[in-house]
Amino acid sequence: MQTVAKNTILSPLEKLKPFISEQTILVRSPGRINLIGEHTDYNEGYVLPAAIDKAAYLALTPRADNQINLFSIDLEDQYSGDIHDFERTEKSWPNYILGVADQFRQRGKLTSGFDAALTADVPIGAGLSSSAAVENAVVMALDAMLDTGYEKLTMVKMSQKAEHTFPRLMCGIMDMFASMFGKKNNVIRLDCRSLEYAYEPLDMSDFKIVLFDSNVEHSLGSSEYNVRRAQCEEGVALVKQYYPHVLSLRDVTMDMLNKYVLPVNELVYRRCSYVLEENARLLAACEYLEEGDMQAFGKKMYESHEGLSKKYEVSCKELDFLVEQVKNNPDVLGARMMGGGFGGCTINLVKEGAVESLIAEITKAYKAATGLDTKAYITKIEDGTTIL
Ligand code: GAF
Repeated sequence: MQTVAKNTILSPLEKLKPFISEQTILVRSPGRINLIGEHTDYNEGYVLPAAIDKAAYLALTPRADNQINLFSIDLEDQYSGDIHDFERTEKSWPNYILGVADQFRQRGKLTSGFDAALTADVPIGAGLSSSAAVENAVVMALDAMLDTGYEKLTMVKMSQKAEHTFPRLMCGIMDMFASMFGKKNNVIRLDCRSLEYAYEPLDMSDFKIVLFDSNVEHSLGSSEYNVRRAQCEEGVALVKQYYPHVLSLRDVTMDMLNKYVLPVNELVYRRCSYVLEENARLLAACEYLEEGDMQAFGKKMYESHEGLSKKYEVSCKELDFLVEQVKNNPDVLGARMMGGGFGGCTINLVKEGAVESLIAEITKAYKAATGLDTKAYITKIEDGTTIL
């Protein structure tokens, strides 16, 4: 494996330089934020994400033989296999690349090997979807290398399937969609049932999006994620006995939950009612966004956090602390945990001019309360996955 001198701060593209030749396909694929609409995607609800200025970068070079060589520059690790018999690995990181390669293999398109070097400035495990960023980088690079000409939406679905089969997180479609379809200075209002979407320009002249990284990643994250998904499906099954047309929580009303789920399973009821409320919150928040009422929008974010913490129970004490700290601060319009939960970042809408002092204040308070360092990211909204 080629190495890069230690202790030098290099940009992602500088890090990739030793792996680039004339045939190399270079891809930038961003992480994502989500303003509101959490754990709604796999329930065929709505989400409001955007691609960000932190990304995964992949240099993929075709080979004449059937060999696959993967290099993680950041982890200083490598993997080698053959296109015909590679499998899911015990090690985590190669799965995000191999899972996507497997999607091409299943379609009979993986006809030759490749070398792929990966680096990222999107932090891993911070809830910014570094995994979808990597998967989209790979799907776009392999699509170019194998000349498959897949539509962006097909590639998004391949990335999602890859995540289900190799890393084995039964994720929804939001992360891959946002990373692929991102548009500079716009959020994406996505209907996860029809997959219809609209770009909403986000005027950030009066506020900034600040992420506070809790710096924790509780290990139950992915197992509990799959449990939440199963609980939602259980709620749907209970209602379906009486309403056969019901396919997902999208078709379920609060009335149905009260009648057919609450008497049978109170926990499942709580999970499902959170999802229905979160969808309603998102729709209301989108109206506020169109009216430019970011104060009202921010209130919905706080309500979303409350639901995620108390009803859906995917927050943790560190995330609750970060939200609680800003809740009564007039310079913070709204805040909530973001992504799957059990760690990662909170997302905050902070008035322009108050950003620096807020970061200083939260950094100090978080350290005093938890003994941990928080990292703050002032985030910009950027374009989605692109070949450079
Ligand atoms: C993770 C998943 F990957 C998404 O699909 C989504 O469900 C999110 O958690 C919660 O909204 O990021």
